[in-house]
Amino acid sequence: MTCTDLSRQINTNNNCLCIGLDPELGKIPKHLLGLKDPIFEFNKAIIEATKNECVAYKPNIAFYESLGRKGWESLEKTMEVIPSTHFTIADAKRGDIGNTSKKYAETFFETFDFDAVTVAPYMGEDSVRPFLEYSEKVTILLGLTSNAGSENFQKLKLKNGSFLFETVLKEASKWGSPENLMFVVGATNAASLTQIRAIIPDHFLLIPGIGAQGGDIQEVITKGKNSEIGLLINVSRSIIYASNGEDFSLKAQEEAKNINAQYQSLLG
Ligand code: OMP
Repeated sequence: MTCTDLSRQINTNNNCLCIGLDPELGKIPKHLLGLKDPIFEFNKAIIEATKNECVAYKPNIAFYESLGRKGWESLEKTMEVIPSTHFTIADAKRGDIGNTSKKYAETFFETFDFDAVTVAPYMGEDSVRPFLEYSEKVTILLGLTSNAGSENFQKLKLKNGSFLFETVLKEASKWGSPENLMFVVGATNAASLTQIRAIIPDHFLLIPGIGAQGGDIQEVITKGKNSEIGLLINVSRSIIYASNGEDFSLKAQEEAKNINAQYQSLLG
């Protein structure tokens, strides 16, 4: 699935929600823990309950690889139950010298067949190129992240007067096209979305940071949307852990509906 397909799904369903599948054994409902693969069972129930409320799922790879072989198996099985209508993102934040990036790209685009993968831009173009070589897949570069540490380097002022992240967006946007390259902008940095849209008006933005991190959905939509919408809003914890009781999937569905209602009312 490319960005054009994703855009069609967003506009047809009037919904730009991506649900982050970041499961932790210590946080999922206790009644699942006796099952053979609790992480998979948790994800499966969340996906069944929320698939009509979102257009994408984003498993963060840390939550799987931390469990070793079992975690990779849970991820593989999770990919099998995500409907083909939904855009899938491996949140892996990879990027390395060329031949290593090639292996990361193979891992997520071929072995796991994700539609997209998150990549760190700081090793430069040759570290990102192997991901972009997959013309039917999407590379999502970190632009301006949601964490407090985004101040450390991303907001360093350069001699030309711009922030480092602005130069990253400007230069990196030339490496691919709005069809195969997206950027991450954290919702907690939504105040910068107007200046970001001035640099990359046409690229899709993946926006994490709504919910548990406190980002403002109204500011994200008003400052971040373009003529095609061009936004994929990710929410993980505040949806998947809306309840840790037997009703967890129903509560996750309610929380997703609530975010969609806000999105739809903001778009008018
Ligand atoms: P919640 O805060 O639980 O909604 O989760 C946010 C998800 O988005 C996590 O999987 C983060 O790793 C991811 N994320 C950020 O929170 N901030 C960023 O700047 C970038 C990402 C990301 O690339 O998705």
